[in-house]
Amino acid sequence: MADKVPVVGFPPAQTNASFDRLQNLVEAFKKKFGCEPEFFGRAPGRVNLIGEHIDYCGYSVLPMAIEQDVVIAVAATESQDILLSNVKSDVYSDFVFNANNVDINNDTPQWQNYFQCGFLGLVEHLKIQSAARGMKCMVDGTVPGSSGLSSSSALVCCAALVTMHANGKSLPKDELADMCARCERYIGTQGGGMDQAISLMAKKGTAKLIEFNPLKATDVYLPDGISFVISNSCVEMNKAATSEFNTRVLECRIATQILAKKKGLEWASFQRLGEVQKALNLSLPQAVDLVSHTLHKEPYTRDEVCQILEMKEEDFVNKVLSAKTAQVQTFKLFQRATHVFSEAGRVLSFKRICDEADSEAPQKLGTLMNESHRSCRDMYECSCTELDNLVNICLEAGALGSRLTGAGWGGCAVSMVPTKEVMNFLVKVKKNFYEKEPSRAGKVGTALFATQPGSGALIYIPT
Ligand code: ADP
Ligand code: NG1
Ligand code: MG
Repeated sequence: MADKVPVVGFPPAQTNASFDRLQNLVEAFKKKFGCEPEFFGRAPGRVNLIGEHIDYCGYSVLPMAIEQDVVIAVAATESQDILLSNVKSDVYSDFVFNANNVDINNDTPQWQNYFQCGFLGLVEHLKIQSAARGMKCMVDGTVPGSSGLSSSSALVCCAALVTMHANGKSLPKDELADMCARCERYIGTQGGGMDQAISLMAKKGTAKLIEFNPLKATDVYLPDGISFVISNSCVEMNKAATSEFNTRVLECRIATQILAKKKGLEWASFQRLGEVQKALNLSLPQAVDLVSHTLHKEPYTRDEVCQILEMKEEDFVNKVLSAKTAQVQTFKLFQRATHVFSEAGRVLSFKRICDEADSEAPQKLGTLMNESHRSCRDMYECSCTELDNLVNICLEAGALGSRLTGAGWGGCAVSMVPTKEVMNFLVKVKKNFYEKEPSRAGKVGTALFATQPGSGALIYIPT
């Protein structure tokens, strides 16, 4: 069984900047609610080094936590009302809901709905909804929103964590992570479990190989002499408000079922590409090969999918499509499945290269990151012009590897840079990407930064 989420004294031993931030949060809490907070929850965002859009196909991924996080100051109450307020009150309005009446709007998701995902997931999991305590909560997040660094899961995990603590409960990190992965889907995205797992299970100083079913997080030590730099393309992409993310999940599921059927398996029970590979006992390169022999490159039409799966169009619309994917007419099954199997292989290679730690490791890791970006861009089509431009600028500025991170269609790139070159790299990217566009120039302070593997979620109690 995994460890429980640590409970540590407050104020934490941290830099002046983060101490000031927590003091500001306390002041905002006192001003809003007229009392002192009793405790704080903290959950970080993450950067995924490699393994994009494969967690929901059952494959391992390789993220690390970042310093940017969501912190929630809390006082528990005896009513069953949850009062939510946000330090950024100009963007995120106050909200109140009752523990027994949690209505999550997944058509046009609002910030409070992510908190409600974590709250509801936790009280349902522990079967305490009708007895759940009320809370006064002040939220402060520093993870840039809708940018692929997982601000959404930091908020969901932190909400689950404070709800757990306010109700006097304590769960192992892996159980909490599985639960948070399930309940974030209440927002309407059908994601995997990477973001919640790393937010809750991260350890300072190491990236993690995250495996699923069962959930497992293994330390991955990165080679000496390299650093990771995050750069935000400044294109926001809200996954729950758009259909792209769920369309990719759907394409992977249809590819799974067609591959399974063509290979004579009981196809209807197959949901993930990883299950087909396992059932056929194939290596990942063999799975890539299977795709190239079994699926065609032209997009599949609805008619063709229905014909292959011997399904009526009406059943396809009602049982396979969802509100967010109802409009999708064609499915790029060859491209999506090729990306997933090849990306799953790159994750394993990345881990192996880190473990072997020979002198060529940085170059080899850089090559894998570049291949990953090309596959995301060309096969999975989850990049965008600005992000491709940014990745190219990062490579020209001296990165050994650079790729989009997170769901994509905007958001951030992660670049691997020799540590001694980082300052030089930052100057070049600032000049060639941020200063080229007036709307970006003012954002460079928070959009471009070097990062290190950070620590995972915790609870602070004032001492
Ligand atoms: P990401 O890639 O950052 O996870 P998502 O589109 O999945 O992006 O989620 C972004 C949403 O999460 C925002 O639109 C907002 O509703 C919520 N969110 C993120 N950070 C905060 C915050 N500090 N306070 C309130 N809500 C937040
Ligand atoms: P972001 O970009 O943080 O919303 C999403 C999914 C992940 C994973 C990545 C792509 C959620 C909560 N997160 O991350 O599970 O699929 O995209 O690798 O659904
Ligand atoms: Mg998200």
